Amino acid sequence: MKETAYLSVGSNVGDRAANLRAAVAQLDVAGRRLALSSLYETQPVDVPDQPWFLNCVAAMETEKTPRELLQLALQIEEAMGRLRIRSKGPRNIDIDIVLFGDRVVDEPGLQIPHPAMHQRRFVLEPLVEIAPEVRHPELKKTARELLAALPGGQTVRRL
Ligand code: PH2
Ligand code: MG
Ligand code: MG
Repeated sequence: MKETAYLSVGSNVGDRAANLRAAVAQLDVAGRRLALSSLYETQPVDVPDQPWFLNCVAAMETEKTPRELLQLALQIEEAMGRLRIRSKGPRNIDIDIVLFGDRVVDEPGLQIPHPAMHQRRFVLEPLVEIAPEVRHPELKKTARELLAALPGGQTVRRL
């Protein structure tokens, strides 16, 4: 069955834009790319003392299962020499599944929707750019509504 998955891609080490482009290109193995947001320069959240990120969101139509898509994301990270100094710290590439149709998955290593997506401006701004009406299956709110409900304090600049 074809479903639409939204993936958040981020980088704050090395040539950030080139890293995002390389990851997005490799994600095309998953199926048809329906949309790709602009790149955004984003203030780091959770671990603030690290370089600013570039982030974007891609929409992929895929026949893969969520688990298979996760495997692909991890494989791409691996192939790009996934470099992680510490948890939520600097990394050359990070690919997270944020939404997968209206599925809710809660398994070891795989939670969909991404448990923090609704709190993260660096996910919601690019998501709203490409899919303002996509709905969070648990919170029952659209991406646009989630973004509007965010408190200030996370700077995000569209490039
Ligand atoms: N990823 C994190 C932690 N903090 N901050 C921004 N701005 N962008 C990210 O992609 C990001 C983050 C953990 O994956
Ligand atoms: Mg992440
Ligand atoms: Mg990740």
